[in-house]
Amino acid sequence: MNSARPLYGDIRQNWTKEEALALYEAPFNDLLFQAQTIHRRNFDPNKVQLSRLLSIKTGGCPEDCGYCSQSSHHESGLKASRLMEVERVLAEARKARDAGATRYCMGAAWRSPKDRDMDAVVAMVEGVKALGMETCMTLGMLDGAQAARLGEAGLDYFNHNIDTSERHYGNIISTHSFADRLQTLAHVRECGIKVCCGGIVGMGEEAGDRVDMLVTLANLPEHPESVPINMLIPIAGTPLAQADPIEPIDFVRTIALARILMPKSFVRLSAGRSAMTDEMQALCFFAGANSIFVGDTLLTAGNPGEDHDAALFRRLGIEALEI
Ligand code: SAM
Ligand code: DTB
Ligand code: SF4
Repeated sequence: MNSARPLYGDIRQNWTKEEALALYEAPFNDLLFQAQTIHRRNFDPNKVQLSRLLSIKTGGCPEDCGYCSQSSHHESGLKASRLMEVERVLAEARKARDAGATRYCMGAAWRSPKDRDMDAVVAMVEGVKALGMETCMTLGMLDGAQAARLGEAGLDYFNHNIDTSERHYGNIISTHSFADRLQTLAHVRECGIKVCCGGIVGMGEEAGDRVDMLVTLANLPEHPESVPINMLIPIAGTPLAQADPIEPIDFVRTIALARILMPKSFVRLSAGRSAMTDEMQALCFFAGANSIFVGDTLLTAGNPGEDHDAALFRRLGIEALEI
């Protein structure tokens, strides 16, 4: 082993790219051993948190994110819809709670929310909280006043991903910048809302970009409480439809590095599970992933159904984390 040996479980915000890259490139067994050691110092290794997603406003997004089915810049064939009614959102949330989800994540295909939408969004947060679930929203960029309003409503988490490295960002998205993403994250933190922030791998990035993305997250003033690692779901009609898939072992390395750099954060094995074998998912859990999205739909794309996940959990002796 080299000098990249981390202090087990210590929270650090001064990671260098060189240290993180050395971990990412370490012999696979060494990397996984370190990740699992840190994981079990901070979490029950056999418990996985379950989140459920709902698209509360689908498609027609003015942003040009190259991976996204919901961008109006691409011909993905997705039908755009208006903001869902509050009562419908609450009915869906109740079903998710009854199926075991503890966090309800509501996503809107917006560049940022319009002030006229805020009353409905706040009513959704209050209604879902009243069902006894944690709330998460992902609504695009927020200004300080919007973040404050969501904080006052009691929103638990805001999801806003940096998605890739600063270097690669402009190759994927041109309508907003990496700095814009960091600005929204700062507003969210200032308002006492917990941060859910991660990214996507398999977008033609280099290993160094994955490492840079995780170092950026680990060196934020506070680690995001939740770090979703998405594997690109290639969407026909988007610029990334033909991107080369990531090597499964490299995906597991990315999860392990996230766990080592952010020892107390929930690392979510997020989009892309339908294209993974059970064995790959098992390795991800061993590498420190301890959260997933459940249900057969993410926002617009598919996800393994509850029966499949229940069978996988049984085989692995994993149980759902209760809040
Ligand atoms: N408009 C909001 C925003 O951009 O923050 C919220 C919705 S957006 C769909 C949420 C996240 O989903 C993106 O940041 C990205 O990480 C992930 N995502 C979107 N499309 C994806 C795909 N095809 N494969 C994997 N992850 C994807
Ligand atoms: C995140 O990192 N992944 C989720 C959630 N945050 C909002 C979204 C995944 C979307 C996958 C593609 C789709 O369903 O359209
Ligand atoms: Fe819009 Fe979000 Fe999709 Fe980008 S990722 S196009 S901002 S919905």
